[in-house]
Amino acid sequence: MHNPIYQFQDKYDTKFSSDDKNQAIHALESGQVLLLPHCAFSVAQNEAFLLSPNTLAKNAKNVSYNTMNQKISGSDYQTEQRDILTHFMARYAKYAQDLIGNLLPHYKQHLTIGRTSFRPAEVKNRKTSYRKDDSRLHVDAFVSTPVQGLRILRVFCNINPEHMPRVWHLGEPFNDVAKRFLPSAQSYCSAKAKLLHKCKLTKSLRSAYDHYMLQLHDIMKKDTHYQNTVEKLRFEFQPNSTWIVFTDQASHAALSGQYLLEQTFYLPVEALQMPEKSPLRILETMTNMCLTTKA
Ligand SMILES: O=C(O)CCC(=O)C(=O)O
Ligand SMILES: [Fe+2]
Repeated sequence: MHNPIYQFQDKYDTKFSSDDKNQAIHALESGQVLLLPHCAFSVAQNEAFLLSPNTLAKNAKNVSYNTMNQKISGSDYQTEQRDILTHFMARYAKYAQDLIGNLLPHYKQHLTIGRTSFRPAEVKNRKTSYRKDDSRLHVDAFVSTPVQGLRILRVFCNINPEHMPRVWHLGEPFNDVAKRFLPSAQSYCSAKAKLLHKCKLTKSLRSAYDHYMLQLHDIMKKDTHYQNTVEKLRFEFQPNSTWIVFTDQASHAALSGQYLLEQTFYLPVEALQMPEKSPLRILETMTNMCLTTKA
């Protein structure tokens, strides 16, 4: 099996050598999870009360923070508690930005920051449709937020205070996922994409790339035989560790764990060192089509 994890030496975020930086880029762009076992976001004493399922609003899956307008969603906390939650999320966004700036300086000027997410619910007990079931192996693709070919780079940190790991499955390389499932994908229909946008079901026009990524996401999650039989690694991400991964490329699933922070970034394929390994270029080669309107 390919090794889905690249574990970094015991280091803190500011002292990365140029060798470290090259290895980090190579691992990430090859679809590996980059694990920093001793790099952690620290929860301040006055923030400790946030590590409770009560932080989450009734039907919300995550607490979400938008760095653009400093707004929180997914929590009913008010006044001082809400201010502390907002500050906590903003601090994590800064932690993730600093880490990426130090470890992946090549990406820095090309990155767009996305949502910050805090996940205070135990993932094991979640009951959902297969599509929303992140305990099934998948590559990330968003239903209502098209990326138009941008990469999805995510920084995770397990902040569980009770020594509980975040347990993931990591599956086969993107190339194998695409070879296996692209032949059963429905073709892209631009009229349907326009309609979805017109009806405000997508925030912008769903590109052919977004369509095929969603198809892969859905078809692989739906295939129970595949889920049960494909070669995969079960991995425990310990509390106070950080991991970085292109989640549009690395096949992953979350099995259990509680209290996770996550920061999303978007990166154009042109900013990669090895664009040919990106899902966009792989799918374009396989379909022999240009899958975004820009390129
Ligand atoms: O919550 C997790 O551990 C990961 C869920 C997931 O699939 C993701 O964030 O892309
Ligand atoms: Fe995911």
